[in-house]
Amino acid sequence: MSAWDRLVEKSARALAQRTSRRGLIAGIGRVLMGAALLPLLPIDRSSRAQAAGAQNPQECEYWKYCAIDGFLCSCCGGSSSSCPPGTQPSPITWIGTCHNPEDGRDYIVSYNDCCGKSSCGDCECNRNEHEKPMYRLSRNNDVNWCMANADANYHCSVSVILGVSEP
Ligand code: ABN
Repeated sequence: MSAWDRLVEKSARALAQRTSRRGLIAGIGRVLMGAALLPLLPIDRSSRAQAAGAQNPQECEYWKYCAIDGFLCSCCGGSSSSCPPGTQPSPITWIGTCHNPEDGRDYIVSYNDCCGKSSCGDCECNRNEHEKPMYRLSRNNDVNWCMANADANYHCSVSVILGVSEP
């Protein structure tokens, strides 16, 4: 028997003298019990839900909507950046800067109102990141930008990326 074997045998015997079989089974039971109870612990899923919303253009949490105030055209027959059929985009808009968590960059976003039909009424979204008071009109979102259109009826709002914001 090699010196290594003798050392291992001695350690194993010493360990066996110090511990009981019952103690070993109790220890294994404690580990298994802990593993079984782990899924019952409360988990904060709100950040994951929020992250999913940040990628869905029909959710107010969608990253491009950070400074929007209106009904989302993506819920009204259009898309996040195009007006629904039968409506016209407002030529004047308000501007925001939104952070895209996907690529970590900031984008300059134009929020155009879509005009020519009565209010869509679906997916109201009022987020006001970096919004400025009325004296900075182009940075304020609480304005009916359809006012310059032939038909000034407000229907919904789109968000169009104008460019990336360089640091
Ligand atoms: N720019 C969206 C909007 C339209 C009408 C009234 C308030 C805000």
